[in-house]
Amino acid sequence: MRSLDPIITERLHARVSELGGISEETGRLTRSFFSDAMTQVHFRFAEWAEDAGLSFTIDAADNLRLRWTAPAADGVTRPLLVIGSHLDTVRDAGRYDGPLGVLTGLACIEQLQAWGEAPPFDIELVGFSDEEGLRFQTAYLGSAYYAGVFPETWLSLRDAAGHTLGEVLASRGRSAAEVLAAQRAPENLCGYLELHIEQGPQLEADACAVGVVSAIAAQTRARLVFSGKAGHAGTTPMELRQDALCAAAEAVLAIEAYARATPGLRATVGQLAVVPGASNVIPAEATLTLDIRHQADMSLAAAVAELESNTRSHAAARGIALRWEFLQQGKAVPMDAALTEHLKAAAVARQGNAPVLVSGAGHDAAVISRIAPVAMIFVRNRDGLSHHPDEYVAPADAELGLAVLADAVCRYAASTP
Ligand code: HGY
Ligand code: MN
Ligand code: MN
Repeated sequence: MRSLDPIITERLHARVSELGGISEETGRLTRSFFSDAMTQVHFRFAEWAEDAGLSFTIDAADNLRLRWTAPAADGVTRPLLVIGSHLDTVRDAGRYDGPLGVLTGLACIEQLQAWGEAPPFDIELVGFSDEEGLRFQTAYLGSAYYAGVFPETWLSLRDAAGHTLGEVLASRGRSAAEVLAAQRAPENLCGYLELHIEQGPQLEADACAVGVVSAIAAQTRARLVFSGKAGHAGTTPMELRQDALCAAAEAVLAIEAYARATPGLRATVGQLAVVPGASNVIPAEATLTLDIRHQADMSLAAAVAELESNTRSHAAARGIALRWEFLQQGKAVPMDAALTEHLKAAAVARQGNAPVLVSGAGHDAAVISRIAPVAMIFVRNRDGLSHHPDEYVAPADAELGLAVLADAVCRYAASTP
């Protein structure tokens, strides 16, 4: 087996650290959609792209796109293999979730060049601009645009500052309508590969650095708005209250209890906002976010139906109105078997085995699967801890991920007519 160029691997580790320090917040890593921090990251990739002889563009949805057209193919329309992941982060994030996949993709292209490979397809490296949904509460803004499936309804989503997504997209001089009209999936797409940290404990339990993904779990994101009645904290008797926060709190614990009792279900209330939010005023309104997932579509649908019915009846018993707003509903996404076989073979050759895992986390591959065959590599990360500043990948594991990705691209190239 061919060894990796240590210059390339050292550069990979250094770049992961560097991007981990480019944040819109002081003292912690937060990099959201269309942020100045994201633009700073793009400037770094522009330099790295030039060094690697890659074209560099930023599309209207702020996706980073570097393309490698091997020398032999000038003027010929060739199939396009895409390697990607996301460059945005959650709040107070770790530095691997997303950027490791993009930077390993860049290192993979550099390594293929160093090996003298000339694949029979172009390779486009994509750094998606928004997978986490931190700014507009809707995930996959970047990959949805890249795939040409960005719905017009998203233009009216508002961020915490009140800016609409349409205004942000139009901030570079073209109207949001023009930006949407320009979206289209790349031509001749033959496949999409994504390397990502596992964000779970399985690879560590298996004592393996690398695994392959079989499917991405189904996911629903919703917002629950509980509406009661404000009142004086000192003069309103308990039995006369319509306390929106108590209704929300009851729902939070009911959601947790239901998920604990339902095998394979994961449900999380990540945000809770209270209005008017004064210590001596009975809460008039409470809004919580619900992230709920299961690897089986039917099980997820049943869980959502049960929780909607349960929370509505308990809120009604308190005289509280409850509105469920569905922000995102994604079905489970199986990986492409043929592409995955190349990843598996490469992992077995390098590691001796290839654990197969279901991804509880969502990934841009779920969206890209609508326009191309997709496959994913998972890399072990310590304690499976993610969406946390202590997220960590051992350099040797990152390098094995790179080797498996590069070998898999070569295997795929060899199998391409
Ligand atoms: O939430 C997720 O599954 C992913 O990290 N966006
Ligand atoms: Mn994430
Ligand atoms: Mn991610």
